[in-house]
Amino acid sequence: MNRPVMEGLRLNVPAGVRHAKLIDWVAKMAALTEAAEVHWCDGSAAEYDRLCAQLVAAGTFRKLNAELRPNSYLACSSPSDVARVEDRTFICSQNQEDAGPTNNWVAPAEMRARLETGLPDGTPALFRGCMRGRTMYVVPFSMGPLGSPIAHIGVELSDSAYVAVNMKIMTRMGAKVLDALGTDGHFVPCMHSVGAPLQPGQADVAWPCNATKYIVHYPETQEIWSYGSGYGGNALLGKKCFALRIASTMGRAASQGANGSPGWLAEHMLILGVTSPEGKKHHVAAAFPSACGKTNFAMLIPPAGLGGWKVTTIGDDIAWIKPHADGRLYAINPEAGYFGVAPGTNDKTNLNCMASLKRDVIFTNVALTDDGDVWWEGMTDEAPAHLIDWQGQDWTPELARQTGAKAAHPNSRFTVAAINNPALDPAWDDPNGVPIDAFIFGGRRSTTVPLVTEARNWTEGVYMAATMGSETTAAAAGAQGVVRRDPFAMLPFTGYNMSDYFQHWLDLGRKLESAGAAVPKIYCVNWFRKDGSGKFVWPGYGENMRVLAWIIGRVAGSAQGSENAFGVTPRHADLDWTGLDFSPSQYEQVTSLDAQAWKTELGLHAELFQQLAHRLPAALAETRRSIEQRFSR
Ligand code: SAT
Ligand code: MN
Repeated sequence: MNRPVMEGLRLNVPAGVRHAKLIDWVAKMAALTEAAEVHWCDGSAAEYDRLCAQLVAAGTFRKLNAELRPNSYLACSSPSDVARVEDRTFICSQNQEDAGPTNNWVAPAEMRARLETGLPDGTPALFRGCMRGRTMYVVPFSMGPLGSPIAHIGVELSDSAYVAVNMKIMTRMGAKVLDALGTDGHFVPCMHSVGAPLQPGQADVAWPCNATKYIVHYPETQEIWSYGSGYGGNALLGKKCFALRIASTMGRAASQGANGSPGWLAEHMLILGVTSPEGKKHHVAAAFPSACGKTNFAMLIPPAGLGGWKVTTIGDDIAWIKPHADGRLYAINPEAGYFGVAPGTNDKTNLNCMASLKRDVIFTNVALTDDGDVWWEGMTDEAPAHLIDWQGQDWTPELARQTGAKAAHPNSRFTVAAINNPALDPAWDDPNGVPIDAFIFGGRRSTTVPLVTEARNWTEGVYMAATMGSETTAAAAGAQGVVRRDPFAMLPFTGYNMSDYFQHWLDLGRKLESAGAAVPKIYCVNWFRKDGSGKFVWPGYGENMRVLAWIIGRVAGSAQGSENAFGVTPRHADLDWTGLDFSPSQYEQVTSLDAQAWKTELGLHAELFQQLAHRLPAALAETRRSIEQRFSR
């Protein structure tokens, strides 16, 4: 079916696509944006290669040395477009209360005027004509294995070929998704433009984007509109926008019907399989804020002393979790690839990741070596004598010493398919997901929060997760190293009122328990305590296996701990120290509870609860009071 939309434009709908709603939407968006051309992505390797070659010709990509890094590319973005923009991210529900105090909100009608229809004062809509001179890519994708009862489909329309090739790696993308949609299958429309139309004859830049940015979600109509950025979670709309912000609202909405369904969860969590020396397998889902080591934890290699253990990756960033007929919670990784932080990744911190990155990778904002390979801070002990930095400038270790200039941007990333990961779990693609035995919540805290604590019950676990704090990182634009509350590591990703989100977690646990199911145990961890000189005390990375082994021991009923004001924590003797010299006094440094610091901390919990007071579940305020009482005793 080829039908003219306007002069010179054909929709190029592939033969066999008969989804009227999809075709109409594509036609409407092509007309709105005045795209020069429409290309429907089939998801083939040939298409990927063609688009990459086109990106090389446009100067967006540089092909890396094919011997050192086969089939891999480096993209360097505009310095103004390097991270998620939380202050430009909006949840546009009908009522502001439903977005809640932690989200930016604009009334849907007003936002639609800005983006789609134009303002009353005559200001044209941002999307009007925004793809002039560019191709609009139609990117059909499935979050989760196609056909899985936990999966959902989206279609992203984007004027960025960089987005199309990244989506090919990060999702199940292409013709098979269109087949699955059939004539009337449900999809989430994801509209994306870099906001840089080209006039006839105007030369393009290597990284088109716009100083004005909008990352917009309409939860009630399940729509995403993103304008002005080509980077990461701002532009790869299957990831944070769909798989977290929209999906979190879908999971809760499923609990609001009359059928008593507990609904489901869309979480900022890695999923790992952990097999004990006895060969027993468990599954753990763990939430950490962006750039706090989720990818490393998901690919962990146990230290030599704990060699009988094995960790396998199901996912490294997002989990969709649904109650199963057997009463347990099952999780899938909705993604098919990893968009991970490069700096700090090396053979010691994450050997599996380094192995994953040997070929077929898109790097963004790392440095280029003189022999056409990539480098980033922390990749090797010694930096190469000369590099081209992520902004295209000459870089030397000497220059870095003088000016502090980074060769790679602190939020530089790799995009790589999950199948490149040597530690990939055999069930990573299982449409049924894997049963979750424990939830872990971790922040980045130099002080105060101990290495690991087990919550006494579901409600206290939800409290721990809800009040979690973390020091900010380069993953989001803005100040770094500032402690902020980041409930469930979902502060930037919950698509609705945070208090309602807490209530959803409480209700889900209560419903599962009252149906006789054992809910997963909940843990709070902190790998990031520092000593007086600012150095990390806990060795982290593979050594986190010692904590994970204790957690699995608790789940299995074999590991011991001691009760304190917050829950149960292991004593030094309760962890397996085989092969590591970590003294009781060092242990004390990562586990001690400082009364003064906790008084302040509980004050910050109270502040959060005050901010969220409207609709805050009473159970959480009560839990805070009882912890405070236990603590003062
Ligand atoms: O750019 S992303 O949002 O995908 C990365 C992150 O912040 O976790
Ligand atoms: Mn993330």
